[in-house]
Order: sequence, then C-alpha cells, then structure tokens
Amino acid sequence: MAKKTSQTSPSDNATIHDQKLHRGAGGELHQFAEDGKPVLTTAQGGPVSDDQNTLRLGARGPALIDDFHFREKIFHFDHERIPERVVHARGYGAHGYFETYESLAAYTRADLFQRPGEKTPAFVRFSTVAGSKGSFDLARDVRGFAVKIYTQQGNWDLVGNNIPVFFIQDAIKFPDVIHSVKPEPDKEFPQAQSAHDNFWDFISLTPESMHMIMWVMSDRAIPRSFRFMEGFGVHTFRFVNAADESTFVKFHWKPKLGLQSVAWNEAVKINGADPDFHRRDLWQSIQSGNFPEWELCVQLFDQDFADTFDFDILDPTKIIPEEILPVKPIGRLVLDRMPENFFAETEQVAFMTQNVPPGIDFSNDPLLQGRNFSYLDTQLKRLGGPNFTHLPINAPKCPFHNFQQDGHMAMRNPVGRVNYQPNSWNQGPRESPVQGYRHFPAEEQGAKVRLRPESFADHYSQARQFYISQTPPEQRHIAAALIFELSKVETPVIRERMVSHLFNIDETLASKVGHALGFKSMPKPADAAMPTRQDLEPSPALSIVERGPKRFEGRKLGILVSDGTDAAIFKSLLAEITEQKAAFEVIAPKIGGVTLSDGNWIEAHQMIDGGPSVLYDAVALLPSAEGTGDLLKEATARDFVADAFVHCKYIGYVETALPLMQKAGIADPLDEGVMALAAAKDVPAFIKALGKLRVWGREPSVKLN
Ligand code: HDE
Repeated sequence: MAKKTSQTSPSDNATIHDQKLHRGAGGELHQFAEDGKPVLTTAQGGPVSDDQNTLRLGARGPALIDDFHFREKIFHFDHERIPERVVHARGYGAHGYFETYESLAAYTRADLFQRPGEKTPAFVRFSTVAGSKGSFDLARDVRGFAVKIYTQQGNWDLVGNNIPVFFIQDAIKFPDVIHSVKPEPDKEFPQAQSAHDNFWDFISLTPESMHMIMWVMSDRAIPRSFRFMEGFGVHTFRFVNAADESTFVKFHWKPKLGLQSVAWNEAVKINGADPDFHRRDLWQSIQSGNFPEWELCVQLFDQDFADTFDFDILDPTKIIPEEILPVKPIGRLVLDRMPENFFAETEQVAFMTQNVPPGIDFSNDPLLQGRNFSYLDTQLKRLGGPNFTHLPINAPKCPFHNFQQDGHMAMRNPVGRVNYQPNSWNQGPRESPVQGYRHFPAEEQGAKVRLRPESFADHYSQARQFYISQTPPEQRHIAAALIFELSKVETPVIRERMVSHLFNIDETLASKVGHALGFKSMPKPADAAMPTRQDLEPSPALSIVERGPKRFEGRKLGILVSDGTDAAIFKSLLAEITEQKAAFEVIAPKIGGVTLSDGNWIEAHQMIDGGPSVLYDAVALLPSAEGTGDLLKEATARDFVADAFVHCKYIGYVETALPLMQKAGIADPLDEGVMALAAAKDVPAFIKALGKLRVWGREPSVKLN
C-alpha cells in the first residue's frame, strides 16, 4: 500500500486506543484525542479520524463518493456567505448597556425610562453606507449608528446615522439615491465613493438633498473614530405617556470624548495604511478597558412649538438647532464588550425601525414610514427566513410568548396542543389592551394623493445655516471636498448644475468651487421653490471644532524612536499619556525594538514602514543623532514627519530630530504646534497642548486644501 506523502494525519500517531472516553452526567459520550483536546467531529457529531486527506482510491487515485466528511465540510464552507446588506454593508459592532438618568414617566410609558440608574443591555453597529462589506473604513460617507436596546418590553432599535438629516424626503426615492452612489452598474466602480457622475447627477437633480450634501462634504463624513461621532435618530418620533399624551422627540447621541474628524488627505492615506482603522480603534479601546460612552439626549416639543417653524418637523432634511431647543440628556450608552463572533453577532444583527416598545411611537415623517415598511423585508432576504428573531443577537432578553411556529430553522416552537388563540384549553398567552403596545390615536384625514407638502419646499436655508455655522477651517474643508468630488465628475453640465445649487447656499462658496473647477463663467443660481432665508442664525453646535475635546483622552500618540533615544523624555511621555487616559505606539526602525539611552530595551509596536503618522493624533520625534542619520535615508520616515506637519498635528521633537524635520520640509519659523522637548520637564506642556488636537492655523501655509 502506498505511503502518505502529503501532510501527516493525526491517525498516524493516535490510534483509537489512545482516546479517552468519558460519559457525562446525562450519559453523553465525551471523546478526547490523545493530547486531551475534544475529538473533531462532523456536524452530525461523528468522530473524524483524518482531516488532512480526502478518501482516495490509492494515493494518486480519484476521490471517493464515500467521503461524507469531505462532502459535508466543503458543502458547509460553500454556504458560509449570506447576502451583504444592500446598504450599510460594512459595519462593526459592540455590546454594552444603556443607563437611565431619571424617570421620564411624564413623557413616556416606555419601561426603560422609568427608573433612574437602571441598566438595559444594548448592542450597537456602526457602518458606512455605500461601500461593500470589504471596503475601507475612511470612505467619505455617512456613518450608520444603529442601537438595539433589549428592554423589558421588547427590543427598541434606534437605527440612526451620524448626520441628523437625510438626502431625500420620501422613502420612494431611496433606491434611486442608493443606486446613484453605489458603483456604476456597467463598470462596478468606483467602490465606496461618491465622487462619480451618477451620484452627482442624481444629487444635482434633487434640491432636497442640499442640506445633507453640506454635511457629507464636511468633516463629519470622515470621522477619526466611531468613538468621536455623534449619532441621531434623524426623524421626529413621539413619546407617549400612560395617559396617551404625545410629545414629539428627536434623539441625539453625544460622545463623551467630544467630536473629531480627520483631514481628507489623511483619510486617503489611512485607507492604504490601515483599511480597518475604525474597527481596530473600537476593538483596541474596548479590549484595553477604555469603554466608549455616549449620552442619549432628546429634544422634546409639542405641536404648538413645531408650528413656530417655517419648515415641517416631519421633513427629515431639517433640524431643530440646539440653540433654539436645547438637548436634554436622559441616559448614557456604554460599550464594554466586543462580540465573540463577528458573523453571529455583527453580521446577523437585524435592526428594524419598527421595533419600538410601548411609549415610543412614530411621526408621519414619510421617510420613517417607508423605513418601517422596508426593514422586515431586508432581514428576510439577508437572514433567509422568518425565524431570524430566534438568533441570540436578535432575540429579546425579556420573556416572550406567541403562537408563531415552523418556517426555516425554527428553534422555538409551541409545546403541546395549543398554537392559536382564543382557545378553550385555557393555555397560552393572551393580548393585553393595558400592557400591550397602543399606537398613539392621532386623528388623520385627507384625500389619497401623491403630493409633497408645501412645508417641505425650502431646500436651501438650512444648508446655508449649516455652512455659516462652521469655523473657517471647516468651511475650507467643505469647499475642498466639493472641489475634489466634482473634479471626478466627467460630465461638465453636472458640475455646473451642482455649482448652481451652491449659489443658493453661499455665493462665496459657490464661486470658490466654480473657480477651482476652472469655470469660464459662473452658472446662474438654480431655480428654487423657496428663496434661501438669510436670517437664520449660525448654530455653533453644528461645528466639530466647537465640539472638540478639551483633553487628549482616548487619542493616540505616535512616538518615533531609535537606538539611543533619551530615556527620561521617553518615560515622561509614557507617564503623562497614561495619566491622560490616552494611548501611544512606539515606532522604530525595526519591529524588534530599540535600546534607550539608559541601556533599557523597549519593544516597538510598529516598524517605520508600518506605522505612518496618519495613524496617530499627534507625534513625538525622539530619535538620537545616530538614529536620525539612519532615518534620513528612509522615505517613510520623511513622510512620517511631513504628513504629521501637513495634517496640522502637534509635533514634539528633540533637537537631534531637527535634520529629519528639515528634510521633511518643516522650516523655520516653527508654529506653536511644533514643540521642543529639550528635557523631561517639557513633556507636561506638550501633552496639555495635545488636547487641542490640531493646529488649524497652519493649514493655509501647508496648503492642505
Ligand atoms: Fe436604512 N436601511 N433605509 N436608513 N439604515 C438599512 O436594513 C432604508 C435610512 C440605517 O447596522 C437596510 O438591515 C430605507 C435613514 C442604518 O445593520 C434597509 C430608507 C437612516 C442601517 C434600509 C432608509 C438609515 C440601515 C439595509 C429610506 C438614518 C444599518 C440592511 C426610507 C436615520 C443597520 C438592513 C445595521 C440599513 C432601508 C433610510 C439608517 C434596506 C428604505 C434615513 C444605520 O432595510
């Protein structure tokens, strides 16, 4: 008989006599291989003797149909994929809890808002919208912010975004806006990018999208981390109390660590250096015990208040500025546990806007109404059958009883005779008009029409308000984003049409974009259903820079070292960074680490090629004179320094690093963000300054945009 020539088989070494057999309390047989590990089995539980070689007729002969183990293994592998989400395909989730601050009984009978201090389990999935499941994290895109709270009255899904408005006012346009942003259907590119003709064609033909476009062209669409993003329920919802009284409510998630985004030039480079940048960030922070946290805030108002606005509170392209109606914190969300299995939890989680507990209800927002219709379909398609609520991630964590049965993969079926009601057997659950969900009895009337209300007609005033609420660097970034995106549009008329809308938002912005695109003459402002209001006050709450953090907490410092790096400065940096609850990584010429000036060896997290400065919020340049000499020969070392400077980051440096800085084009006079670290005593001031995150004053001189 021919000898085996490829991989060895466990059965070469272990015979059946080597296995240990145990019977469990229930009489079940536990089989252990010779090294004490459980015996590998098929999905049917049959023990496997050889998982390295298919069953063949002779060593070089054909495979045999008897090989049921091979057949089952490959069959299962072939079916591992389920359809990716049609939107929000790329996402990342985490478990945590929601903690209620105070009783909201006056507004809502939702059980989770009754008792201060009560914690309710939650699962959150963050996502991009346009890209496929394997796309990169730093796409210019809206971020999904979907929260499932497992309340005692069933799951509440607040399926929101990191932008408080949307592209369209009516759900019937959703397939169109999504088709336009996805890869073009003939060529299947560009991937995860809005910078192409189809998207801007649709947008420039859809004036209602202008407010959202200002947000998407702002730095909100390139967040530094999920942890530094706001979230919004977007639509107006209702709270309904025990007396069936309704209050309108808009939901906001406010990150405890403040808002932060990256620069576009940085985003492009991050996508190359670490396409999983946002995933890794969430993973690392939760695994290291720094649990991200958001406050849930609400804007509460009634119909009389709603009537004071020219716009309609049912229109999802509008916000109520926080300066006019302050947000009220009502609880906090803490994420403290990563899924054990990405597929089982993050991929199979099924969010649905229609999942609301008693006390939370819908408004007539036509986008929300359409969403309530859509999400059930998508879960059926994606998860393959009506029993997706049997999956642990989707099952409620409160007792539940109904007569649903059968269907694909049914895992919870009625036991006994009774599977209907009413029944004479006095068994099974019953409906309860008192405890059950009661829809708010809003009185509605009107003719059946396909009509957009007049109150939805102002498409430019809040777009302008958003723009004028931004700080100068943020306004520059919006202009730069529009210029970049439209420069990728190959059809001149689309570019012009888009700029004609900008003229209704802000003339300076429109001219700047038009000039940068090389227009010979400027287009006329687009026809507008309603003139742009010039009297809306700026809302500072809309600016990221205004909402930035005060500390470096939760951010990451990149420390460039070499053999001979000053040990006192290095150690002081580590101590101060840790005190700030921030993180750091050591970047060295070799991954094996370096020996500091005091003779101590330290490990590196990255070699210089693998740790570009775009991965860090600030950098410290600590190479010794000799180390600098070697780094001068490395293009990536020069890029490390040049990018940190161009991206307006704070840079701490020792004198011996100066030649590297000069090579990277950092010339005198240095600005306040380039800080000398002559000795360990200089470190605290540097770390304190990092709280400002960026030196935006540097931007015009480095022509970042
Ligand atoms: Fe969604 N959306 N959406 N959407 N959406 C989906 O459901 C849909 C909209 C949002 O992490 C799908 O499970 C319609 C607004 C998030 O799993 C689908 C309309 C907002 C997620 C769907 C909208 C969102 C989705 C695809 C227009 C912000 C990811 C996969 C009326 C408030 C949830 C899925 C997750 C996912 C439909 C508009 C947020 C197809 C029809 C507005 C965060 O059902």
